[in-house]
Amino acid sequence: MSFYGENGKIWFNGEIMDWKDAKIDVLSHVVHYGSSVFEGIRCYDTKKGPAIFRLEDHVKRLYDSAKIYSMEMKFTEKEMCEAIKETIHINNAKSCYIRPIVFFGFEELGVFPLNCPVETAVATWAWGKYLGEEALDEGIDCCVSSWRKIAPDTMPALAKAGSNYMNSQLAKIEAVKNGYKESILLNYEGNIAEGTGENIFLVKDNELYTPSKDCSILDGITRNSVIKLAKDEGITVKEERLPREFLYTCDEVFFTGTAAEITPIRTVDKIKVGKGKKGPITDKLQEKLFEIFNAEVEDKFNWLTFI
Ligand code: PPE
Repeated sequence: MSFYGENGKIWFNGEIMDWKDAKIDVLSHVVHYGSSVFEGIRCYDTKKGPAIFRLEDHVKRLYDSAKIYSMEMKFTEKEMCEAIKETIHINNAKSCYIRPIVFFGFEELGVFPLNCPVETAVATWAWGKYLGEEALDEGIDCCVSSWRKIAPDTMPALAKAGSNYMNSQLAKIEAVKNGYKESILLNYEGNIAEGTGENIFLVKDNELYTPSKDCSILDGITRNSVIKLAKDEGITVKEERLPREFLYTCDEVFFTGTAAEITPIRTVDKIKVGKGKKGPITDKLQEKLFEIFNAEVEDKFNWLTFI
């Protein structure tokens, strides 16, 4: 119960209900075949009140993910945005993580999903620092996973589907069992893809590099925000294929994600990244992003939705 609180409310198929009443059938399609798409969004408790970061962009990506899997959405994007705001409001959550999820429910079993009902839920909860309290300042220790990222003609990486995270789970379990905080996955070509729940950036000679969208990655909204902020700071950004060894020879590496925000990586496979601590460009981009999260500066990209 501590996860969500005794009085936690869930928005489920258009209705607000107690968390403990938002139940699904054990024979739901999603339980057997992993047929879900979801989002992860953060709301920040700013000086001007709670604000959701890039709400419409997250909801758009949810609809794109559903479209890829022929899931017919039961609500409009606008209604989803309202549902999210309502869930935050009813839970009296100021700073929170938001999880909209859409999945095939119960009607029949068998791989073909389209006769099953499409169910939609929104939950919110307090989620602190994804990769540990010290991670944002101290950086984390990572390994390159022996598991490859799903190849483009196996599962679509651009869809944020629940089933993609079975691949992520293998890589995460491997990392944790071996004493690392997180894994970096290579793609089918052997080039850098991303973390198990994060995009990745590298800095070399004051230029910023990140794998391009054809490298089997999620088109992260934090990734997109960091690219925009870096360009705004006059930093050159290159989206391209990046070989594994670049991780060992570059000056800085960091993860981005809604949950991870900007998390520096201090070692990869026990090799120090640069000086083995948060680098100046990582620091600068963290500062710029958090200024926006906390509404301390003008929201010039129009990224905040106040509740
Ligand atoms: N890649 C993957 C595989 C991924 O799961 C995420 C988000 C990202 C990149 C970054 O995307 P964005 O959040 O739009 O910047 N991972 C979410 C789920 C984490 C979880 O453990 O659950 C997140 O960060 O919310």
